[in-house]
Amino acid sequence: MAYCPLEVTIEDGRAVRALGNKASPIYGGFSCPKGRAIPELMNDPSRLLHSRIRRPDGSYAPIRSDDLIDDVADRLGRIIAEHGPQSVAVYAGGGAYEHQATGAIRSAFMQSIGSSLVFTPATIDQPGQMIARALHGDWRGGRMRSSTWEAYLMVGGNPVISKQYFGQNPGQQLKRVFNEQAKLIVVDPRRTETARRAHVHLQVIPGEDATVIAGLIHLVIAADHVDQTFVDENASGFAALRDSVSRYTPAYVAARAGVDEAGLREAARILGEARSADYASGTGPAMAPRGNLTCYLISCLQTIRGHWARAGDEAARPSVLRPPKTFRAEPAAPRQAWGFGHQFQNGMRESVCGLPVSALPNEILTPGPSQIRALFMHGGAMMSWPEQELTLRAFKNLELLVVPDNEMSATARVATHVVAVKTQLEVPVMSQHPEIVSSVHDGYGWEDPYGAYGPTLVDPPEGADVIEPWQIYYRIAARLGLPLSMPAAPSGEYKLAAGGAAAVAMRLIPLDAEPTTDDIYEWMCAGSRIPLAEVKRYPEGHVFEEAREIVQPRRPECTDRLEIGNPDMLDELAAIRAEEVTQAHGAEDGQPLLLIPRRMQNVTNAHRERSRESLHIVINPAFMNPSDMAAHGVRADDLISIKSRHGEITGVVAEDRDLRPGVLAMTHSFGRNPGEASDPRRDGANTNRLLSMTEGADPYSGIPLMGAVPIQVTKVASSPS
Ligand SMILES: Nc1nc2c(c(=O)[nH]1)N[C@H]1C(S)=C(S)[C@@H](COP(=O)(O)OP(=O)(O)OC[C@H]3O[C@@H](n4cnc5c(=O)[nH]c(N)nc54)[C@H](O)[C@@H]3O)O[C@H]1N2
Ligand SMILES: Nc1nc2c(c(=O)[nH]1)N[C@H]1C(S)=C(S)[C@@H](COP(=O)(O)OP(=O)(O)OC[C@H]3O[C@@H](n4cnc5c(=O)[nH]c(N)nc54)[C@H](O)[C@@H]3O)O[C@H]1N2
Ligand SMILES: [Mo]
Repeated sequence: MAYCPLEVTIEDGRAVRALGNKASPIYGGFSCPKGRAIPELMNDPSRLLHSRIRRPDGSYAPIRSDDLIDDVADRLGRIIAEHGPQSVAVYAGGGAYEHQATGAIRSAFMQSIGSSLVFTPATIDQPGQMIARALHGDWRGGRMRSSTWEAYLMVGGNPVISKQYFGQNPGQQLKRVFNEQAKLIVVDPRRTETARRAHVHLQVIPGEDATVIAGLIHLVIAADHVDQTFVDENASGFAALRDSVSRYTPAYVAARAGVDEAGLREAARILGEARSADYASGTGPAMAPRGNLTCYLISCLQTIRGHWARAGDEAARPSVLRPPKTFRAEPAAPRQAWGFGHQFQNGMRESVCGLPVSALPNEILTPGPSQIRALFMHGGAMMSWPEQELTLRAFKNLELLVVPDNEMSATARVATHVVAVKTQLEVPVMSQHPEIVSSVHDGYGWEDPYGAYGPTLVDPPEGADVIEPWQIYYRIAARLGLPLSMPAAPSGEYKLAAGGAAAVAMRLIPLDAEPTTDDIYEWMCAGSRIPLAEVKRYPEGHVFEEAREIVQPRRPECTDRLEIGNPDMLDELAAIRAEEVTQAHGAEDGQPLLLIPRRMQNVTNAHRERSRESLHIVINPAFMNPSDMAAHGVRADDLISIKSRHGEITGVVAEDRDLRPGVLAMTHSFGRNPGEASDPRRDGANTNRLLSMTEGADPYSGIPLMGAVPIQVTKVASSPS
């Protein structure tokens, strides 16, 4: 997702080395170990070079991709004929990111069969951001540019490792912005690689972010640092917000959230005095309780400070491979955030984050006319979805589970059909996808008008029968005679769900002559600010000066206002304040520690099994503060049982002095499937076994409780050494 430009050395048609491309703009030659490992991964002997089909005895047989598609088309045709199109669903997860044409053809396919069931990871990621934006409204002028910042607030994200928000050479970017120009404030239970650069680090108790942000708002108002002119012109609800935060005094916040009161005051002063700033949050608070509220309050803080781009400013994130976008210094009114669209059997509905993944297993398992029977899975759900046992049960109940993959991953090992797919460098790549993602998450895309295209560099290994994921849908459609079409001029609006066919001009995709991936890219970029052909002229990527945009003044007819007094959110804030502080941290009796998520440099989500050796990834340790290790009588490398209300795993202890005491941090998507032999020292452990898909799930977005999870730790065995 960082799209680091690579320089690849090719010998005898094989990629042998990949390094950051020094000739590319912006990135300064940066690449991370994951990018540099691509050649090794694509040439790895365990790579899947032929598709597989599950036999009745559960083993897998190789099959020609054409035969596999025949079989899938045949079964899918029967399922749709018997049970209707809504028995077919798609999970458009992280597996598809290297194949940008997939989204366009998959949408066309789902529309053609008439199914609205397209799920994405948005509801197990940072849904609070999208909910908050809908409740608060958008600023059509966009964010302030980094060259102007005097302050930056990062709540629960670690860009040095994740590249989210600072995607182009994060170390350099942070140095440039925060060494002299701007002050960084980090809210995180861990003193992360990013927090080390912070002017103020608030080492919050997990799940207490809303308390901290309410405290910052309180202090900003008390110090008279509200941009009253901006608020009067552009926002409503200020009085309600002011009253709601009035009891979030520094002393209360410090005691409740476990942060240093002087640090809290300093953070409020920095934000209050900054003339320009930006505000961001990551997966930490999103996965903890009250993620919507945290994100909403962050937007409110930004708005009372008036830290949005103004008329005459240069706009951040202008379009390059997307249709031109006009930036205006005016609000876009709030919109309905949740409770519309498809209704699931457990009562959950669609939200601005799309369809809730947490409703999906139940839809597969519950018999009835609306039961889901076929699933196309572009991701590592067996590793990445909460409540692994439930996911396994659901997947075993499917008549058709199609998994594109380039290894027999944990998820492939439960599929009915595994489609061996091409990988990076075997397909063309363009920079449109991060631009699209940037319309729902500010951590992606480019602040400057950067565009890039890279052609196919190498062919798949000899004898391989690998296809691209979009070809699965295209070829099924061709076999079943399903017409495929996509918008003739893609709009600037990005939708997470497939539903609601809009009345736009459509381009019919020919079914008699298979297009190339480049053809599809061309169609996807129709009407883009810079034509794809122009972007292709710059093999190193390019900043298109002509695509820079200036924020236009507010239109006189605009009456929209940003909402900073949303009653649902402020009710939630009042409910927190009404709680007893002693029982506030969720740490239940006998479960004194809180489990939080974190990411590691050399591994992305479930992309793991082949990457283990080249990237030296062994396992996901259970990181603990030395004081907690001592209290539990454990040492580094000991085995511990980690138990929540929902499950138990065995982890390997690692010491982390940077972690707040009382917190255990562990990366997701390790371990193996239930029922498979597994060794915590070899495979790591799956934290998703400790989570429930539904209990404690957020009622609006449906995100399960994935952070600040109460756990109990006991020693199982000593370190072997
Ligand atoms: N407990 C816990 N769970 C989490 C998270 C957490 O922090 N804690 N994070 C959540 C977040 S933010 C996200 S976005 C999701 C991500 O979870 P998913 O959406 O499931 O995405 P990935 O794990 O990135 O998917 C990678 C897998 O996709 C498969 N795959 C399918 N098609 C292809 C292909 O064409 N190429 C390749 N290379 N692989 C393919 C491979 O098996 C690969 O391992 O996980 C979520 N799960
Ligand atoms: N190397 C690598 N990069 C990745 C990924 C990866 O797996 N590996 N995944 C990609 C994906 S899918 C995503 S969504 C992004 C995510 O990008 P980030 O959100 O930046 O991900 P993390 O690095 O896990 O940072 C989350 C931080 O939240 C903190 N935290 C945990 N609980 C809490 C809490 O309750 N409150 C607060 N304030 N902080 C908390 C953790 O200590 C951690 O430092 O990264 C992307 N980039
Ligand atoms: Mo994610």
